[in-house]
Amino acid sequence: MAFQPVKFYQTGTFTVGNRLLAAQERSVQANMRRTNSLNSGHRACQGCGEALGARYAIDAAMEATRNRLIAANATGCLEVFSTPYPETSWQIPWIHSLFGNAAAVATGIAAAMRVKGQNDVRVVAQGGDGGTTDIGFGCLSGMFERNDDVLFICYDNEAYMNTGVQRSSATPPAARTNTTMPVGQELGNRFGQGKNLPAIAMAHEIPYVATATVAELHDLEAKVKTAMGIRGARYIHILVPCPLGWGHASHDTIRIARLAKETGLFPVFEATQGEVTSVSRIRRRQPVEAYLRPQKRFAHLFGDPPNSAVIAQLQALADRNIRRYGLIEPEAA
Ligand SMILES: Cc1ncc(C[n+]2csc(CCOP(=O)(O)OP(=O)(O)O)c2C)c(N)n1
Ligand code: SF4
Repeated sequence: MAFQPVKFYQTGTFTVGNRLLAAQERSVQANMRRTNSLNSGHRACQGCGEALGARYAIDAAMEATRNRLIAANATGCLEVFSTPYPETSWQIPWIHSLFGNAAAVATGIAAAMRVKGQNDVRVVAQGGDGGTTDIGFGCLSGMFERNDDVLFICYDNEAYMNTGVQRSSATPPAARTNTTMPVGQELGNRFGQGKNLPAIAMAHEIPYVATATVAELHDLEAKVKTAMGIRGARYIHILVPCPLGWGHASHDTIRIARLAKETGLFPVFEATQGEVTSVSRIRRRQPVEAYLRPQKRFAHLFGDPPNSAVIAQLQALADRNIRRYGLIEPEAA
């Protein structure tokens, strides 16, 4: 079939990545010749944010490297739904690591490419929040500390989804998981727990750290492109709602991701050598309730009467992020 830059029925919609924009402003996803790195036929749930995030990120990395890319993948939903042996949806050189050592495997691949003189071949490691913030954390911190030439991407769905929704150190306070059930005085995951991996990555003063959500395609792609233009250790943390674990409608994945940003609960920013260099401002500020209510993992907060004290604690966390990262234009605050 002849190449069609714009299909008549696809013009002007967000889903095709703005094909009506000038060619250089269009998203990678708008290009019908994109790699489709994570191809159709995988077994992710309907509306899976992780599947979407991985396709966006790896297609952008493939374009940025002119298809000279190898990915190492920690065990987790992304690996399990994409690669039930002997099948795979990956259209790129891809290696499965253990649950905890994707960063170390990627470091080894980068070293091998250097020894072979193939410096144009770039390496991405990727995994869920469990494989990043918990069991994979030691390998990842070592990768940061040595400034290995790897981009690590965390697809954060805020729990261990692959094994049935257990708490991770990225699970937010008050969320219900199968290991943080609301029972009596216990209202889901505790406050004061958890790890802020983007901040920890920044503390290593690596060349590039960024956060993104699947709701902002252009922003996500731009950050991957920036990361691939830099040598050394880089980290991108992408919020990827999970309809199964979070208990929201599968068609709401993008809306929920956008609300995470618009409430301030998930700050979207970039940092270089430990300093924040840009933030995505909140466009239409929303109360945290707008984000929490559509998710069954927070349903216990909205009984009769609702648990206003816990909702206020969560609002305080969002407000702190807004202050800390300057997420609202000063005149609009
Ligand atoms: C050493 C080890 N312990 C436990 C497991 C079982 N396991 C596989 S994936 C997984 C959870 C993955 O969670 P996460 O990294 O958050 O990714 P998600 O599935 O949520 O995308 C666990 C516990 C394992 N594969 N290896
Ligand atoms: S459980 Fe969640 S992360 Fe895993 S495939 Fe389903 S929607 Fe995606």
